[in-house]
Amino acid sequence: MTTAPLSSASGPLPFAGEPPRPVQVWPDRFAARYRAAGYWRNETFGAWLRERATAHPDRLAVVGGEHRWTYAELDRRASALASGFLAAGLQPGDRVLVHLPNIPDFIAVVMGLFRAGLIPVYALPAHRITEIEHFAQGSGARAYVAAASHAGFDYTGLARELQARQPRVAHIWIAAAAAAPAPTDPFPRLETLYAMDGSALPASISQGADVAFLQISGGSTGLSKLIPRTHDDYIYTLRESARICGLGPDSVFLGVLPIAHNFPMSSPGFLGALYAGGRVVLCPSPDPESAFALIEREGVTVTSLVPPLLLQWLDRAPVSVHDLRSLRAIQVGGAKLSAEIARRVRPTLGATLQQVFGMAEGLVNYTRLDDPDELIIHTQGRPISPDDEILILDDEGRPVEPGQAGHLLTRGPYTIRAYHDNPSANARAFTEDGYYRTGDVVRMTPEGYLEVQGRAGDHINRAGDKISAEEIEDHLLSHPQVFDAAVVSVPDEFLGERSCAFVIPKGGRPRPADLKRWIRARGIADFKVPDQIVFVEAFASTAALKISRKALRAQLRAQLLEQEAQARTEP
Ligand code: OOB
Repeated sequence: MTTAPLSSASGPLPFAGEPPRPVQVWPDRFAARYRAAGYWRNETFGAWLRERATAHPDRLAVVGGEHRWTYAELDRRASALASGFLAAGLQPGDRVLVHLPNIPDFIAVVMGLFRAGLIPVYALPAHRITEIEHFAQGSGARAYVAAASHAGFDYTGLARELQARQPRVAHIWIAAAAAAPAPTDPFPRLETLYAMDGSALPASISQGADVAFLQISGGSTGLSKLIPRTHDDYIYTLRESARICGLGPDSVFLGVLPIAHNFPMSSPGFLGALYAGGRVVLCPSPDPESAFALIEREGVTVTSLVPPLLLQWLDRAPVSVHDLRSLRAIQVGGAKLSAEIARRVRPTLGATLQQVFGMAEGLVNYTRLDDPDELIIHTQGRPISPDDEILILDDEGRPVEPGQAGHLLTRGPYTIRAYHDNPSANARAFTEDGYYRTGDVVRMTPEGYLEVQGRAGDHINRAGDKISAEEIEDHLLSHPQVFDAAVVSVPDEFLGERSCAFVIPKGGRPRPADLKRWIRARGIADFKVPDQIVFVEAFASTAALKISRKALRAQLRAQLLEQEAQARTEP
């Protein structure tokens, strides 16, 4: 069986020197099975948007800021952008970095890219130049679309730096929204493209098996990897997620989490809501009051949250002036939700909790809306598809006894078989027979539901934002006063986990605040800056015994927890 893609679904391999085109290949036998089962239907994003816009042109599709776009308007804007992108010289199959907050332009841009056969690469608003450059390089992107500024950050400056570092990114468009253009800003406005006439473009030039976009991995080891998802596999998840979550034309989905993330994008997210003919309302700020005001005004029926945000909602809802009674379901995922908090959802918010345990690489599990409370409160759900194959293995790779915890591996009709252009990561992350090693430790209940126990790997899940220990250690090691560093996760009441960096200084001890500033200045997302820094003389026994980083991190984490427990018991 081959896990390495050999040929592109949309044509021959690129010529030498060009970055490779993203492909995703399932072995023929599996692809045939997924087609025969009706999961893959050769639907494409461009085509279904056009179908919806033809079937119900005047129905509202996207609401955000001052904009209220119908399906016809969204379809027209997508075509206009598509023709603008192509007129600028981009070619179908080219990659385009999308770095936008929760504004309607986000949706028009990705739909426009799909229509043009261009491949979006999704970055989170929190990402900074180091991550963006990494994505640009890894994907071979030729264009970058960003907002002028958002949440106090100037993306125009980032765009300038990106172009200086990666001249291949030849096209940049800035969505100005309300921001005034900076006097020295040389970039064309995205808005000017809306005036293009895209009516001659076909609804779609892509095939179901083509890669539709590149999603970003949580980055469990080292830097984030690029995840090629096809129209076929992703649209299958939209269709089934919308069904499982009961979405239809009357559904109103509120996008609160950054919609570039896989969860609010497709589980069922904004794409699932549009697929089902419903309405998407975008909330540019995670502040509960902004969300509550929109819920009341727009009659929001469903939204997706990470556990710490849910906690804020649970706190604020009882004292809010806003009427939240339209909410039918609240989905929570991205990180483990405790049963105590899960229990409070229905009494406080009047909506059914749906736990969602998913990953950008594929597999998504849901508790079902009509499940007994016991399952909704205590488990993270069961897979979308009858063809999601689940293995739970011990450290030696043998299946655990039923009900025991072990490493979760999976393969199925929407779980990737390979990352983009990354043989070493692929060798680690996928078994020879195509299972993806999720890095999660889970147990399965007798009903076939999964309970997430934790992570086997060294990453920190900080309120749903994933941080690779290795990536942050590398940044710390670049500081002249850092001899060695190990980054670990520490349980945190509010965030679920926070990050703690153990640092062995050299040539004098830097101040923790200076180290944090240093890391921030490396141009990385703020959530990756260590929450806590602990200086130590040495890492016990590492030098002598050469224990692995993994063992070292485990040892340091245990020490810290012990010290904290002691501090709590001391009078
Ligand atoms: C979602 O996707 P990613 O790619 O940011 O992160 C995936 C990882 C999982 O492997 C797991 O470690 C963790 O996030 N995770 C959860 C969880 N949901 C995700 N851990 C415990 N409980 C949960 N409910 O985070 C994602 C993608 C699609 C839907 C939902 C979440």
